[in-house]
Amino acid sequence: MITIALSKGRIFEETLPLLAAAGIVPAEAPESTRKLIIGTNQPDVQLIIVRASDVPTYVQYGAADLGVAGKDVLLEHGGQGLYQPLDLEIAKCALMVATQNGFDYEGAVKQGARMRIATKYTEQAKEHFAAKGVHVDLIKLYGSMELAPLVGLADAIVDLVSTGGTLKANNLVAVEHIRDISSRLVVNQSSLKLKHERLQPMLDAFAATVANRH
Ligand code: PRT
Ligand code: MG
Repeated sequence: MITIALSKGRIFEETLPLLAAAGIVPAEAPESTRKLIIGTNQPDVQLIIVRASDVPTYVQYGAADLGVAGKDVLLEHGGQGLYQPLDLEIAKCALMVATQNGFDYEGAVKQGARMRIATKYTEQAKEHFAAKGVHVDLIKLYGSMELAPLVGLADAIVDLVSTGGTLKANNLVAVEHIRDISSRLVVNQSSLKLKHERLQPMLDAFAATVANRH
């Protein structure tokens, strides 16, 4: 059996064409079932539906052979025990620093003011500000980061931005680009050896599909 870990929503939707290229069609959509294990047209391939941030953990421990996870998630996780053979170039966005419109971020950086930064991405935020030599207090949040500057919890946030609509709707502006993000294929290291014959053609089909988009 080959088990593939995916999260609901954009990653599932954007992975569907890649699965199709490898001849894999899910029996159900995660949005229309409460099942967490979803069969496919291939009797030896199943999907498991997990939180986006849990995908690397399932693959690391071999509970899934493959998975799809955002680079943001992989950088927070650390990537231990995972091969990351392929950038799937899906679920694209950028990790940004954002503040309330009107907050003088550059001024605060220049003056060496100790800013409070709210984020779910504490590892990447820590690394970013350390590299700039800026001292910050990090406040760990699990969602709705955009709220933090509006209610005085933080001076700035580190969050993912795609259309910019969420920032705009909350009177926030992006003040610094940290990195572009896309989703990667992750593969359990021993699965790649033990199930090589079944896995390699799948990986090749995914790679060909990504290459064909260019
Ligand atoms: O939602 P949940 O807490 O279960 O987990 P999750 O948010 O990690 O999962 P999901 O499915 O929302 O995101 C999965 C992956 O998609 C992330 O790990 C990213 O790699 C990628 N991705 C791409 C995004 C976005 N675009 C994105 N826009 N993840 C989150 N967002 C959020 C962002 O955090 C912000 O709140 O959408 C909002 C901003 O969107 P715009 O379009 O208004 O700019
Ligand atoms: Mg989400």
